Amino acid sequence: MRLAFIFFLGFILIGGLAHAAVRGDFNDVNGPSLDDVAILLARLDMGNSATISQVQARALEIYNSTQTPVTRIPSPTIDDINGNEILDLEDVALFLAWLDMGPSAVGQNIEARAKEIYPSLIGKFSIPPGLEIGSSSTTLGITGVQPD
Ligand SMILES: [Ca+2]
Ligand SMILES: [Ca+2]
Repeated sequence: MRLAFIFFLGFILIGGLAHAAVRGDFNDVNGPSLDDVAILLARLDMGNSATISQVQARALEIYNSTQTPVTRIPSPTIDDINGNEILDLEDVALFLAWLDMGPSAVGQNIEARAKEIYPSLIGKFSIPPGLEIGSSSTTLGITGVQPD
């Protein structure tokens, strides 16, 4: 019985670790995807004080295939992609470019694609979506050099 309890506890802990929150994933489904871009756009459209249900409803209007529920609202301190600590259309363009080019693409190629999507882009691809929140690798710069 005690062994079963320890096994159960271990299962819960490992399950929790395997299910860490991810940058750019706002519905906890399939990692960062077009659903999450729609949720980010909804958040930008609804403003800082929007509730999860308001963001969810707007995301469905933007992209009616968005898988809900929204589990967290995009945050400039967590989900910023160009490193300017605000969320705006530059982050949307970089997010779309990252999805289009694939996670292994280099930052310069992602920026070039983002400029095709949004010619006003001036920001750099700085912190990719898809990293676990709280991971030390979230400080990776565009060159891949990790600051001290
Ligand atoms: Ca997602
Ligand atoms: Ca930004």
